[in-house]
Amino acid sequence: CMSDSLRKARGLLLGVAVGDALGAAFEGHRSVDGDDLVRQERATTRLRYTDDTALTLVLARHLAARSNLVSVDEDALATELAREWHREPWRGYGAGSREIFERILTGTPWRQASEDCFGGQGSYGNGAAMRVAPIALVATGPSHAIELARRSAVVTHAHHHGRHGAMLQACAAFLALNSDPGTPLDRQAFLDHLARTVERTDWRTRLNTVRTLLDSASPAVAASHLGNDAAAFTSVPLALLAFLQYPDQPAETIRYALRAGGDTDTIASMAAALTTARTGIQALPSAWLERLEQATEIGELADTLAERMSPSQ
Ligand code: R7I
Ligand code: MG
Ligand code: MG
Ligand code: MG
Repeated sequence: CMSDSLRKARGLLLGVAVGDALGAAFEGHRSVDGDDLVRQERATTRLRYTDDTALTLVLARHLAARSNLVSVDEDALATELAREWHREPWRGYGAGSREIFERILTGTPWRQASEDCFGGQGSYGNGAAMRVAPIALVATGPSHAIELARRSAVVTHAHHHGRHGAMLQACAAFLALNSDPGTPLDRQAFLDHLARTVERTDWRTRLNTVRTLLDSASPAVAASHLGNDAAAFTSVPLALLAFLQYPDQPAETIRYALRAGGDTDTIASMAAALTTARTGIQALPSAWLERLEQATEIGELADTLAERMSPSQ
């Protein structure tokens, strides 16, 4: 019988993939209605994941390979991410990331490629946040998760928003993973904890907006208040809200995220990772898991990382 930590690790990593794969069909849609959702949920076609999951798996393998020293090696990670893009470039990568990966593979140091992006301001996209969840499995505490997230982010996202989105998502994933699914989630305390760890005032203001949207806001209202595009500053808080609306029901978290429209694969992926890290894999509808490509391999990678979880977890 599977241990709690194994169920949670599998939940986290397969949550990333299922949210991403279910959302992929709607990426860029202004909104997603109930009929669209039902059609997608009841389909029997294979669920294909996108760049979000592909790069999450790269980071997960990167962390799993460093068996005693829990660390991020920026030089190695940059090359590993770029090679994954090159191996399967059709998975829907952002324009900035494509350019950075191309330059890294042709010899430009990652720091330069990352800083040069978007006219020298660096990417504020959600690409560093979307891949960061596995860090929660190896971090020893929230500040460690944030530090590892920062280091994993800078290789592609030099803009402070791109970086801070990854740091917030990693901290949220750590707290969700280490929350007890046997007691109701204290959502105010969860947001308080995030607010204490976030350095920037503008990000704390985002968390306050999330607070005001709890319970009452429909996905459309949430999207209009927070934004739902591929910027970290909009999509990371929206994903956090989708988790907090349904912290014990992954399917409802995913539906909420999808109905908000916009960057649906990424928002559903980030949101689902939080919920299933808390609940464990058994709470995710098995019909979705059965449709997911490479579900077995992803589960095995999660098991490997679960063995790395610190004894306190
Ligand atoms: O961050 P990134 O890897 O994108 C991830 C998104 C997710 O939705 C995935 O599912 C995939 O579809 O792509 O890639 P970037 O290209 O760095 O950032 C994403 C988008 O954010 C860009 O294509 C731009 O539209 C926008 N963006 C910026 N626009 C202007 N100036 C990011 N940074 C900037 C900027 O500095
Ligand atoms: Mg994608
Ligand atoms: Mg990028
Ligand atoms: Mg996306």
